[in-house]
Amino acid sequence: MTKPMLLTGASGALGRMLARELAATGTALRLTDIQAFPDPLPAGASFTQADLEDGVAILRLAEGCGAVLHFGGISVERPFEEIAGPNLRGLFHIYEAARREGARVVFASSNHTIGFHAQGEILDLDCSFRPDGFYGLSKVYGELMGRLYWDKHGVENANLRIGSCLPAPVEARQLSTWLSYPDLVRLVHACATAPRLGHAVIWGSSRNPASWWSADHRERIGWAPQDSAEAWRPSIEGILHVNEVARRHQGGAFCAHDFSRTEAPPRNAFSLD
Ligand code: NAI
Ligand code: 15L
Repeated sequence: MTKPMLLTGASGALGRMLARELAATGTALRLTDIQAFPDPLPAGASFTQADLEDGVAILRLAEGCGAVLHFGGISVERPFEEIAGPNLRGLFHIYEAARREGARVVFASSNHTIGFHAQGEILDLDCSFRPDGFYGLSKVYGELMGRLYWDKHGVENANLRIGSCLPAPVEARQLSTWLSYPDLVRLVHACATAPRLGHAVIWGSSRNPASWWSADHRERIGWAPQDSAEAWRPSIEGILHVNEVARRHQGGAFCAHDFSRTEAPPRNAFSLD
C-alpha cells in the first residue's frame, strides 16, 4: 500500500488547494497547521492542529509517511523573531522527521531567495542567492538544509522556488513570476512520486514567455508547466509597483520593504559584486 503524505500549512492558501486537489488524485493525506482546517476534510485525509515548533508533534505526524509536503510557516516578510521559530526551527523538525521515516521532503521555497537580482536578468541554478529579507533568507536556509540532509543522510528533497502562485496573475511582475494552481499541483505530485529525486531545485513558475528563470532539475521529475500568464497581459502589463526598488528587482515589493540603502542606484543597485 502507498504510504500517506504529510502536508504542512494545510489551512493556508496553497495548502487548502493542494489538500483538495491531491486528495482527488487518490493520495492519502495527513494535514496539519497551527490554525484549524477551514474546509470539509477531503476523502482519505485527516487533520491535526500542531505547531511546527513542536518537534515531538511533527515526529508523530510523520510516522509512516513517505513524503512531507512542507508548505507551513511564515509566508511573507516579518521581523526576524517571528520568522525564526516556524521557518528555521520548524524546518529542522521537518527534516529530522523525514530522516527518521526515510521520507522525502517537498519544500515550498520562494523567489525571495534570489529577490535582489534585477528584473529581466535570466537566472539558472548557478545564480547567487540574493535574499530580499528575513523571509527569503529563511528559504535559503531551507534549501541548504535540503542540501545537507541529502549529502549527509540521503534524505531526498525538492526545493520549489515558487514565484507568485495565485488563481490568476494580477500585476505586471507576475507576467514573469506567475505559477498556476494546476501547474503547482502537477509539480508537487511529480516531486512526491518521481522514482528518483536526490536534491532537486525547481523554479516554480508557469510556462510564461516573460520568465526570468531557466535551467533547473525539472526533467529529473518529468514535470513541464502547461499554463501561461501571457493571456492576462493586456489587463495587467500597466500595473506596476509605485516603488522604484520594487520595480527594479525580481522580488518586487519584498525588496522595497524596510529598504534603507541611500546611495543612488545605477542600473542594478547592487552591481559591485
Ligand atoms: P499561507 O500564509 O496562506 O499559509 C501558510 C500556513 O502556515 C498558514 O496556514 C499558517 O497558519 C501556517 N503556519 C504558520 N506558522 C505555523 C506554525 N508555527 N506551525 C504550523 N503552521 C504554521 O501561505 P501560502 O501562500 O499558502 O504559501 C504556502 C507556502 O508556500 C509558504 O511556505 C510560502 O512561503 C510558500 N510560497 C508561497 C508563494 C505564493 O505565491 N503563495 C510563493 C512562494 C512561496
Ligand atoms: C512569496 O514567497 C509569498 O509567499 C507570496 O505571498 C507572494 O508574495 C510571492 O512570494 C511573490 O513573490 O509574488
